[in-house]
Amino acid sequence: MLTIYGDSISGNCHKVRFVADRLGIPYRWIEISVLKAETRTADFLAMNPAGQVPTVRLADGRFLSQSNAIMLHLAEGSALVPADAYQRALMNQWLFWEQYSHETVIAVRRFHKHYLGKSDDEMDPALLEKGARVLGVMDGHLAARDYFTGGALSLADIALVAYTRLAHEGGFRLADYPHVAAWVARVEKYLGIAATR
Ligand SMILES: N[C@@H](CCC(=O)N[C@@H](CS)C(=O)NCC(=O)O)C(=O)O
Repeated sequence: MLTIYGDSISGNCHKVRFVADRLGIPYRWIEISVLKAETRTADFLAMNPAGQVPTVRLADGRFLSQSNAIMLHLAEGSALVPADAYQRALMNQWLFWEQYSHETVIAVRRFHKHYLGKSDDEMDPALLEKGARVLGVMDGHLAARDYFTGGALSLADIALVAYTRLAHEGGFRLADYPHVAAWVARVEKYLGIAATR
């Protein structure tokens, strides 16, 4: 059986759980606390030398990390990955964008504000501005479509919804991005997960 080493507060870890739940893949969840530095123990580093969750142990004992790589592996051949090569490439385009431009802003500000308790003055002021730009890009894209690629829910939606749905914890107002807010509600309903706002 699949084992997911994850922290319940981490959107990157939520992604893996959302995909496994959606596809009916059975798994065991082992809670690893980032705040308690449980990603830095010798046992954990032996599984993932980068010291990050999510990390999974596949049924055959092999390990895999990086949330989007794990999702791609679990969802291979499923309806969450477009069959059309161009639509699949577009999905990957959003997955890379999520890791480079979205997660590094939306998730980082949430962690600093909500979990480290930093005041606005103690955080990089550029994060708010960059977050507004990121949410604006998403809002513009979603103005004309229900899902990010291919006319159906894909891994791009799951990757992007993980931290977008928690963006208010980082001080972002989703109400300012109505197409994003409607899409979050749509994806949460599709995934059968409770709204957090
Ligand atoms: N790009 C990685 C990011 C993983 C990541 O940053 N994980 C955080 C929790 S969300 C973590 O384990 N932090 C502990 C650390 O880096 O020491 C992914 O998508 O899986």
